[in-house]
Amino acid sequence: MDKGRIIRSLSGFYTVASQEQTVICKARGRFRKDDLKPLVGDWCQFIVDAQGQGYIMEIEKRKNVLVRPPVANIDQALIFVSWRDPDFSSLLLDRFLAVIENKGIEPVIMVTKVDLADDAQETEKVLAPYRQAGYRLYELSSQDGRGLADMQGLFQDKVSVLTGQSGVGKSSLLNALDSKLTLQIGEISTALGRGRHTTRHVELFGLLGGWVADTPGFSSLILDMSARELACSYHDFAELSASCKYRGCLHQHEPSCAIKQAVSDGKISQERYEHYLMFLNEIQQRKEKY
Ligand SMILES: Nc1nc2c(ncn2[C@@H]2O[C@H](COP(=O)(O)OP(=O)(O)OP(=O)(O)O)[C@@H](O)[C@H]2O)c(=O)[nH]1
Ligand SMILES: [Mg+2]
Ligand SMILES: [Zn+2]
Repeated sequence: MDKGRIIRSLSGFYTVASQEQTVICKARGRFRKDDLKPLVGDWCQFIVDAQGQGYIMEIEKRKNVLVRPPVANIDQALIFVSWRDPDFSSLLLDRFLAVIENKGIEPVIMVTKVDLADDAQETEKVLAPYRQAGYRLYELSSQDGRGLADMQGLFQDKVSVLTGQSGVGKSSLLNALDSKLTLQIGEISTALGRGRHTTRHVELFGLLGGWVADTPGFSSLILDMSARELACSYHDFAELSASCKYRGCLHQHEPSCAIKQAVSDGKISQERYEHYLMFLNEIQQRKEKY
């Protein structure tokens, strides 16, 4: 028995990578009775017969699962937002953060095209609230190479899913990080080189010692969560909400709210809080409709 990670799934065949080998496997184990289908990203136990055919015997418990793209055990979601072209939008970034943190996946903020900023102060002022909130954040440029050296440890031993609008420079950055990659640049939404209509299929490719899903995730930014879940999705809000007077506080009209206090103390940015209220409103409106 060997332990490995499923990195590719195609018509009932799974490519499993272990420390020593990469083997194409069929599914055979007990898990099939439980209607459990192996997913890309799964850790599994497998055997290889004398003919070199591999068999997945067991699937280890998943820490999380994403439906689109279908990937298990995601360690981090890299949110790509460009500084210009398209312009940086904190509203869009805050929405990404709510959706991703609600799924229990750790976000990493990748601010691309910082070469298009007038100076460092321009970006610093806008990005400070995110650093203050404790997010990992990188300022990057595939044009002049800024920030690329900081990427060395980022992917190591992790499964990463990328997300971000079309044109923000995802493919450009990956190409700049690994000269072996030749992803198409400047083409409309070919998911890292593959057409839109063959989604459902996903593969992990190796990058700087880790694995990256070849299909962007979180393309739908619908706030598919309850008001309560939104109130706890941002990790900094979740931590502080223990100090709100009311259990289940939505940080809206409730008195003695630790989040509102933090906003007036300047510990949470006013803008971030306003975006939160907009999202909350959106969820509450939607609920009334049904
Ligand atoms: N100035 C500047 N332009 C960049 C940078 N990175 C990418 N671009 C340009 O931005 C455009 C889009 O880049 P892509 O890498 O194709 O963007 P993408 O996020 O992969 O887009 P999709 O595949 O459509 O999702 C191209 O014209 C790039 O040349 C950068 O760091 N600085
Ligand atoms: Mg691309
Ligand atoms: Zn509160």
